[in-house]
Amino acid sequence: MTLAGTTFDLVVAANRLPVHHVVDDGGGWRRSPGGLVTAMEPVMQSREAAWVGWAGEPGPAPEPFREDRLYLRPVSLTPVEIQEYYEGFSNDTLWPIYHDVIVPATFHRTWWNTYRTVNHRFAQAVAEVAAPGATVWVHDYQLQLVPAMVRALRPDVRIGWFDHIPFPPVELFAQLPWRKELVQGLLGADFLGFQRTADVSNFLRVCRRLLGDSTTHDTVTFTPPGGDTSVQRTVRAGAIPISVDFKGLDALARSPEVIARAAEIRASLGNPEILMLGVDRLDYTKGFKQRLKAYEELLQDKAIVSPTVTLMLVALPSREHIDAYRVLREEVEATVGRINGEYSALGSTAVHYLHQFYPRAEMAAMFLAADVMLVTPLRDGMNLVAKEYVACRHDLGGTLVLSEFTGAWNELHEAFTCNPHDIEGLKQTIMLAITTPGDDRRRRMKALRRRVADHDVQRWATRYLESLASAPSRPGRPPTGP
Ligand code: GDG
Repeated sequence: MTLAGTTFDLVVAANRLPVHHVVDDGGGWRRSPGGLVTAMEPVMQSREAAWVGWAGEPGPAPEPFREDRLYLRPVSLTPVEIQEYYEGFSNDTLWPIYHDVIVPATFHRTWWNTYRTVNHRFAQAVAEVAAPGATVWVHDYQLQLVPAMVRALRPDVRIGWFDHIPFPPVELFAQLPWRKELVQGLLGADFLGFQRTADVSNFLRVCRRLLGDSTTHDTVTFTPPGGDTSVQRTVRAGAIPISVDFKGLDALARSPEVIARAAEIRASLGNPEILMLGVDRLDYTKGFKQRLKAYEELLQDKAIVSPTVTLMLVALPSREHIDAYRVLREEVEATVGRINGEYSALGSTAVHYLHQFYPRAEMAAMFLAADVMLVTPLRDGMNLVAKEYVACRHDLGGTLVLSEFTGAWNELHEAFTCNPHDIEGLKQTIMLAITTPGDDRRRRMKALRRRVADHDVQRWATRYLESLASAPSRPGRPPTGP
């Protein structure tokens, strides 16, 4: 059956499709890991839409296909494009600049050229599947040129972009040799969504300082490049923090299988008094080194002893072709080895290190089993893991240690706050999370759960789409501006 010519009123564009091809288990398509797909999956289930993205394999794109109500339109990437657009420009140039330059960014003109070429391919695919007057929702830092490219091809559609990662301060963004082109790419949209108001401010400052555009409150007004100087466009930027499927996770964590599995996990670790847990992609932004240093020093100081206290460290394999990630993996594994050499005994392990992918139900069981959840990024757009942990704790058990450098911290103030750069402070916060009386811990968890339940991922998507529909005005306000 050919699906060519089919068009949709809602088109999502993201670097990856929400599924990837598997060769084992008889082949077929399986959900892709990662924050963006986790968040968008429950949102898209209730909508008839097209999703444009890379299928995860080099070479020609598979034919478009359907998965339930979603029409999936794969985009091809050659091995060189994967290296230059994805691993290079997206993850070795933009990612470090957008995350406080925790590792230095690499600049290559060839990577930029490939980024432009690939963005154009995405824009063409979007233009093909968008119905007249459609809503186009572009995602993340890999596709920042797509909004303006789609506008050039299809001036009839409404275009939104959502930034899943932080938007950097102008002082860091200014390092990018292609800074103007990137901003002009984004300004092709009608509405730009960010995780935090600080990201919105950073973006508006970049528009003023680097392009000389004028900004009023949350809008930018400018003359599009190469356009008639008497015709101006106004684009709105707003903070719409992403969230999780609270109801779905709550139900999953209440299932007898997950509850039984949580008890089994604790038993298999020798029923520690305190089980600490970390779950992250193995990324230098996530603060692995600081977390391990604090844990090691607490063992050294004898503030905690193994196996009474045990740490389970789940590190999802990530971007393994990029040097900084290979180096990080070696460092983390060497540190875990050193801690275990020093503090484990036969039959009891100080750090249980797991470098693999787990099914969702297993993740929920881990969350339910853990007394202390350690979320210690040095910089993170949101951090869904923190919200997932809260959504799974229907028993009001568990405590959340949360870095103030995550987007989630702006909403989850009842967590135990830490600055992961401050190892002494991090140690104190971990001890506080362990020793705080049960009543206070339950009160905090209750407040956290209320917050995530009220601001779940469905509400995020609705708010985003309403903002896009009414831009440049705010939803519910009469139209303003040109
Ligand atoms: C980006 C931004 C922003 C992890 N291991 C497994 C697994 N995961 C899931 C988690 C969570 C997702 O992956 C990771 O999301 P995060 O938000 O924590 O981080 P990023 O991947 O960096 O996501 C981030 C996000 O986009 C959304 O806007 O919050 O700031 O960097 O859902 O649970 N899932 C399964 N098995 C694993 O082993 N099933």
